[in-house]
Amino acid sequence: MEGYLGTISRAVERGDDKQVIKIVKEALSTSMSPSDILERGLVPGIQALGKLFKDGEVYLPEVLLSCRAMDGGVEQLKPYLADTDMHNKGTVVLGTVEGDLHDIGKNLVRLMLECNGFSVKDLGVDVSADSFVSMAREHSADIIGISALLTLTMTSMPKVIKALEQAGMRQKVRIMIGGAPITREFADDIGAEGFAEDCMSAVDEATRLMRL
Ligand code: B1M
Repeated sequence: MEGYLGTISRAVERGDDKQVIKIVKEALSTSMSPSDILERGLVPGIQALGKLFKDGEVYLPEVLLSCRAMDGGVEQLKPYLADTDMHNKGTVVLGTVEGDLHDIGKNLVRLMLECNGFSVKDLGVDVSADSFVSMAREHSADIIGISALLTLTMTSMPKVIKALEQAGMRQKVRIMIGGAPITREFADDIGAEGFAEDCMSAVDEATRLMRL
C-alpha cells in the first residue's frame, strides 16, 4: 500500500499527471480506500511541492503542473467517494475569499462535503463579501464556507460576516472557515462558528454546525 501512495505523492510533486492518473487507477483496482489515496497520496505530494516552492527550489510553472496532476488524481477518486443514496444534510455556499486565487484545498472541501451528503454551491475563487451573501440568500444556505490561503486575504473574512449582519441574515447562516493560515483561535476572534483544519474534518464541522 505504501508503494502506491509514495508513488502517487512523488508523481504529484513532479507534476506528472499521466503517472498520477495511472497509479491512482491501479490503487483503486486493488480496493485501496479512496480517502487514503487522497489523504496519504495526493495531499502529501502537493504539500511536499509547497515546501519546495517556499524554499525557492521550484517556481510557479512547476506548481501549476503539480496542481494539474493533483486535479487529475482527484477526478479519478470522485466516483468512488460519492455516496449515491443520501438525503441533503444541508446547503453550503463555498468559495475562496476576495483577492485569493488558491482553490485546491477548497475543491477538496467541496468534494468531501458533497460525498457526505451536503449540497454545495461553489462560487469559485476571489469571491466578494456581497457575492457570498447574495448567493447564500438565493440558495437558502445553512452554512457559508470560506477558504483563504494567504495571510493577506484571511483578513477579508470578517467582511463576509459584517455583510451578512448588514443583510439581516447573520442569525440564519453559520460561517465555517479554513485554509493553511487559519486557526480555531482566529475563527473565534472574528466570530465564525466553524473551523476545520482539513477536508475530512470539514465534514464533521459542517455536521456539527447543522445541529447548532
Ligand atoms: Co500560492 N502561496 N501564491 N499559489 N501556494 C502559498 C499559500 C504560500 C504559503 C507559499 C509560500 O510562499 N510558502 C504563500 C502564502 C504566504 C502567506 O500568505 N503566508 C503563497 C503565495 C505567496 C502566493 C502568491 C502571492 C505567489 C506570487 O504570485 N508571488 C500567489 C497569490 C495569488 C493569489 O491568490 N492572489 C500564489 C499563487 C499560487 C498558484 C496560482 C501558483 C497556486 C494555486 C493554484 C490553485 O490553487 N489552483 C499556488 C499554490 C499551489 C500554493 C501552495 C504551493 C500549495 C497550496 C495548496 O494547494 N495546498 C502553497 C504552499 C503551501 O500551502 N504549503 C502556496 C494543498 C491543499 C490541499 O491544502 O489549500 O491548505 P490547503 O487546503 C487544506 C486545508 O487548509 C483545509 O482543507 C484542505 C484540504 O485538506 N481547507 C479548508 C482549505 N480551505 C478550507 C475551507 C474550509 C475548511 C478547511 O471551510 C470552508
